[in-house]
Amino acid sequence: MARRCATSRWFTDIYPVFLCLWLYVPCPAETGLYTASDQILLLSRENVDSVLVNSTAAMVVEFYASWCGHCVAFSPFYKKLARDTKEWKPAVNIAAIDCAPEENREVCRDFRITGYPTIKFFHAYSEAGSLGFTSFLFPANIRDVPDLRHKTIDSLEGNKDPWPPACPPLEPISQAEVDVFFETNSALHLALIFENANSYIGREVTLDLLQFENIAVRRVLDSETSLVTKLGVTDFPSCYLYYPGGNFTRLRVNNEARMFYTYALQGLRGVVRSGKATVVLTEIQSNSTKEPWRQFNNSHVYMADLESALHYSLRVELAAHDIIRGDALNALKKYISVLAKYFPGRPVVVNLLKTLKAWLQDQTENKISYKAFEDVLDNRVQVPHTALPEGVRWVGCQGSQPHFRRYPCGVWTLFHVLSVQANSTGGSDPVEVLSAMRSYIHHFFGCRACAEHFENMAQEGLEQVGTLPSAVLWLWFRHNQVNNRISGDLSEDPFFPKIQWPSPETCPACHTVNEKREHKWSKDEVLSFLLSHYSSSNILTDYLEDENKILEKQNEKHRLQNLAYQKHLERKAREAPNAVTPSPPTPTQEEEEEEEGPQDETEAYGEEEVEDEEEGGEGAYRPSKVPGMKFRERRYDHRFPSIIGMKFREKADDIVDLDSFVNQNFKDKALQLAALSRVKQRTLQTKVELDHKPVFGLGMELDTALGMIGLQPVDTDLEPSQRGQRLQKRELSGQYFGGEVKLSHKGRWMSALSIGFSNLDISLCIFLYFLSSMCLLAMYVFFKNRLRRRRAKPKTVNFT
Ligand SMILES: Cc1cc2nc3c(=O)[nH]c(=O)nc-3n(C[C@H](O)[C@H](O)[C@H](O)COP(=O)(O)OP(=O)(O)OC[C@H]3O[C@@H](n4cnc5c(N)ncnc54)[C@H](O)[C@@H]3O)c2cc1C
Ligand SMILES: *[C@@H]1O[C@H](CO)[C@@H](O)[C@H](O)[C@H]1NC(C)=O
Ligand SMILES: *[C@@H]1O[C@H](CO)[C@@H](O)[C@H](O)[C@H]1NC(C)=O
Ligand SMILES: *[C@@H]1O[C@H](CO)[C@@H](O)[C@H](O)[C@H]1NC(C)=O
Ligand SMILES: *[C@@H]1O[C@H](CO)[C@@H](O)[C@H](O)[C@H]1NC(C)=O
Ligand SMILES: CC(=O)N[C@H]1CO[C@H](CO)[C@@H](O)[C@@H]1O
Repeated sequence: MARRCATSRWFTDIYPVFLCLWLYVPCPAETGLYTASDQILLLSRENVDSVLVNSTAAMVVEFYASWCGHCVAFSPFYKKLARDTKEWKPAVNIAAIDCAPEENREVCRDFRITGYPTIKFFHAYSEAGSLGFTSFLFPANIRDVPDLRHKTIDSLEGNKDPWPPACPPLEPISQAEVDVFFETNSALHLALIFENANSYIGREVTLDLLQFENIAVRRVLDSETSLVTKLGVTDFPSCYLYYPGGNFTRLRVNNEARMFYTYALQGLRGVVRSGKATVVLTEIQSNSTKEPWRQFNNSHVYMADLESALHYSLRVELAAHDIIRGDALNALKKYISVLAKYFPGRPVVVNLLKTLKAWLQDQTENKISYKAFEDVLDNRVQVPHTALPEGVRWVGCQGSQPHFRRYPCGVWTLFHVLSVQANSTGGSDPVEVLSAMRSYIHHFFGCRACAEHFENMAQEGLEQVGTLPSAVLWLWFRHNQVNNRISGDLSEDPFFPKIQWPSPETCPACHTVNEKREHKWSKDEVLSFLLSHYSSSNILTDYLEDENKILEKQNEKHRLQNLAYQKHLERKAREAPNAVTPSPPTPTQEEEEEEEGPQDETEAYGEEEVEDEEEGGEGAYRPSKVPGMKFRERRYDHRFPSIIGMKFREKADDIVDLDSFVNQNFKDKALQLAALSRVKQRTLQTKVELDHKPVFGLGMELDTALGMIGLQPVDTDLEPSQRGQRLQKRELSGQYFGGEVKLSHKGRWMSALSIGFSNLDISLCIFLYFLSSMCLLAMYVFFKNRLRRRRAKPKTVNFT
């Protein structure tokens, strides 16, 4: 299940994603020199037979021991070989087995392995008991991936029988075959690679394209003179496209080398990965009825994608975590602070990110609730000109189907932009952005398998990043590794095939060849390309929602929320007529709230006045105020459903939260300045506090019962008056437990009595008690009278 999620449609729906989160079990075989992220088939005693015997692909298998130094030194080359020949897998696959673990020893002995590393070649449809061919190389001396690749081709050709069915013919084509080619083939294109006999390019490109439809690639030797003269070929190697009518064109590439041919041929019109339908832009446009297709230019980055990624990350992905604590909280803090520092966004969005950052920095507890975070995110305190637009509008990250691209594409784009911003604004820590990304992905990224792969990559080489430009390059390089690994997967949008990016068309200077005609990235050129592609000046603001509209929408949202809140208050007032009725706010009171919002304990009960909208709009940007302000509605939001549902778990969270809230806010200096105005309100409160002490005891019991007591902040550092307010918090938990008892103006005795009973219950009880006493009294009187009469009766008998 988890694996499936990882590769295919994991981003279609957020719920399966989070299901993955729990179901994902790391692969147990990831203990040797290779991991599941390396595109190497990991063999073990359990799977070795099922993989090797009767396989339709030939197999290259490395037998190694994880303790052997040679093997360790060789492993990076073997990994590179696996990446380099990724497209060849249906014909020849790369596998490895660690002979060090006890359980694998027997397997390695059975294959007569005497030294490590040993590489064996198994042809397709190998029988059980086949020992493979050992002669093909001595890997310990080989530090050259092309050499490994060539040896692989040699082995494949040396074991023609049986030929892997997925493997196209590798031998040179003759003039006669070319003449009849289109009579027997339905391919749209025939690519002919002219080369000399000892060149491997033709065969490599043939294998590189074996998973693609509508194209056939064949090598032609320079000795095939009739074809050479017919096409007028003078360069070896060179590539020509040959068409049914007999006409042909030369394939234009910057370098006559394998990768350049491969890039160009895979990008030809009509060439698609097998099993993937050709996608035409007009079809996408006409199909997308729900969301109109947004035209875009892929040499640009779109702010709409970045904002959409932020929305999804902060409002959807994080929302799966009710409580964020410990390392996850640190990861969130790092992420937000990197965003606040480097996000090259509109002022509204940057303001919001800064507000979030300031708020998070104020959180001294080791945990926050998502609800609290969300209130800051939604700018409930209404810091002016601050908002994150809601919803997604993908532009450069649109997919041809709703389950393609989008959020993960946005995440990559976002982090590339941030790493480039860090370089151009002269950040001090070269890995600041990367480690923020790593920990965000690790803790929050919905695709858990992706997160694991990314962590595997980060473990290799992140510590070598020493400069800001090298951080930019590191991310580019790892992104390409991911592209390589998942190209051809179900999650690949056929309209946006995964390539090693940027393509030679996009950045010709980025690609060169070395002296062996091997493709080589020109790192300097790649860097300057990245710095310009992801620079803020290359970000287009097309399709963005207007700032005023965003702010309007936000205001409207607040208005509706406040309205709902007010309704809630009214209903509560109706339901609980005994409760303290909130007095209408006077201007002075509102001012006090502004000053000491977080201290205002009555709010905790959801009895507080709604904050006036206009008032909030005027407030200056004061991050330190944010925590308290937003908290007031949050308490209502969170508490209300938990009372209805009587879910103890949620309540426990809430209790802890409120405690941390109080603890943290009492330390707020700004609030201490408001001590004076507090006194006024305290006159009413003090009595209430005293009255509630018995309930505090109940709160403690509840805490213990739920195992939460250890999580309670120690309140020794609180002043007595503050402690009183703490008690109110505890009492709140008591109220939860009691099922919404309104204790506010009952005496201490009465409140202790009333635990678990409603007012009606109590009155009824007293009434019944009274009734039964009356009953007893009546009976007593009745029997007494009767007795008296009996005693009198004999007398009457005597009389009669
Ligand atoms: C950290 C991370 C790990 C992931 N791991 C997996 C996984 O294990 N399995 C899986 O199926 N999916 C994984 N994904 C999702 C996958 O990488 C793609 O994001 C997704 O398939 C959408 O692909 P896309 O075509 O939109 O291009 P993306 O790969 O998302 O790239 C977005 C854009 O960035 C540009 N770009 C492409 N390559 C580079 C590069 N090397 N450097 C700079 N810019 C580049 C291109 O313009 C491209 O359109 C992961 C995503 C992330 C963020
Ligand atoms: C091998 O596979 C072929 C077809 O894939 C099948 O006919 C044959 O029985 C298999 N042989 C063994 C030994 O499993
Ligand atoms: C091949 O030649 C025919 C006519 O001879 C022409 O119609 C066709 O467009 C040509 N195809 C290509 C790909 O040049
Ligand atoms: C468009 O719709 C048609 C018919 O519903 C479907 O066959 C085709 O695959 C769709 N194309 C895309 C790109 O979604
Ligand atoms: C895309 O943008 C680049 C760079 O600004 C520009 O040169 C190119 O013409 C644009 N392409 C289209 C199709 O608009
Ligand atoms: C501020 C800073 O370090 N900028 C660097 C970004 O990368 C380029 C290319 O390497 C450097 O020249 C800049 O100095």
